[in-house]
Amino acid sequence: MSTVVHFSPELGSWLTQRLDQGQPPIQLLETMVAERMDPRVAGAILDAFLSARRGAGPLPIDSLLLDDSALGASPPKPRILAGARIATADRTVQVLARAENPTLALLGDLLSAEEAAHLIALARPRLRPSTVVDPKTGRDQVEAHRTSLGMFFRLRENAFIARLDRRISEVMNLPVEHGEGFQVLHYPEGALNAPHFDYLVPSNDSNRASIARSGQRVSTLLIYLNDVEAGGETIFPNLGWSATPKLGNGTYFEYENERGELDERSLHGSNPVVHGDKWVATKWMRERRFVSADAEGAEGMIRGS
Ligand code: PD2
Ligand code: ZN
Repeated sequence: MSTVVHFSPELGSWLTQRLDQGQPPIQLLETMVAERMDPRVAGAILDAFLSARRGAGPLPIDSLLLDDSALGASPPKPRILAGARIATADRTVQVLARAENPTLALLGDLLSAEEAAHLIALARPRLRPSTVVDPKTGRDQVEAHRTSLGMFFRLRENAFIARLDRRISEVMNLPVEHGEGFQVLHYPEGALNAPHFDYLVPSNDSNRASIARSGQRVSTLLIYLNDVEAGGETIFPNLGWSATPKLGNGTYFEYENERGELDERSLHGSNPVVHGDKWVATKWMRERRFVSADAEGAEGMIRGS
C-alpha cells in the first residue's frame, strides 16, 4: 500500500533554496522536524528533493507517493488466527475467505442448525425494537434506519450460551471475558440496519463511560442463524464488499488500520430483507474484560456517530 503525502510549495522552494546555498541536508531535516513535521515524512520529502537534484527522479511539486513501509506503517496484525480452519474446543470452524487489510473474513460452520434454532427459540420471546444511542444525550431511542428487533444474552447466562461464548471467543482469539453478551437480531421482511461503525465513538457520556470500563471494541463477529430467501446481505459500503447470510456462516472484522487508528473502512450495515426474514447473533469483543453498565449485562445498542 502507498500513501500520498502533501506538502506546501513554499516548503519545496525553501528546500531548493537552502540546498542551492549548500546547507547540509541533516540541518534541513532538523529544521523540518523542529517545525513538528513527522520525521519519516520529512526524511522522505528531503530524499525526494536530493534524488531529483542528482537527476535520479522528478522534482516533486507539492506531493509524494510514499510506500507505507517508508512511513513505518504495515498491515494490522490480525487477531484472528491464520489458516483455512480454526479448531475450537468443540467445533472446527472454516475460513471461507479472508482479507488482510482491513482484517475481514467470511467464516463457515460456526454452529449447527440445531444450535441456531435453539438460539432463536431462546431469543424470540425477549425481542424488543432495536435502539440506537442518541450521540448527544446518550439515551436509547428507536430509529427508522434500524428496523430490526433485538435482545441481549448475558455472558454465559446458561450452559448453552456459555458453550457458544467460549467457541466464539476462541474464533475471535480473545478471552471469553472480553466479550459482550451475544446480541440476537431479527429482521422481518423489509427490515434493514443502516451503515454504522461498531466501535464506540466517545461523543456521549454513555460511550465514554463504557470505554473507561472495558476499553474500546476491537472486533465483531456476525453469525447468520438462518438462510434468507432474498436480501439481508451484510454490506461494507467503503469496501464494496457484501456477505450473503447463510445458516452457520459469519462475517468477522476488526477495526484497526495500519496506523493503529479506528478504521472507517469498517462501516457496515444490513441490506433490507426482500423475501423471508433474517436472524443474526452478534459478538463484540473489547480490549479488556467487559464490564456492563448494569447487572443485566446489556450494553444497549451503543453506536457510533
Ligand atoms: O445483520 C447484519 O448483517 C448486521 C449488519 C451490521 C448486524 C450488525 N451490523 C450489528 O449487529 O452490529
Ligand atoms: Zn454493526
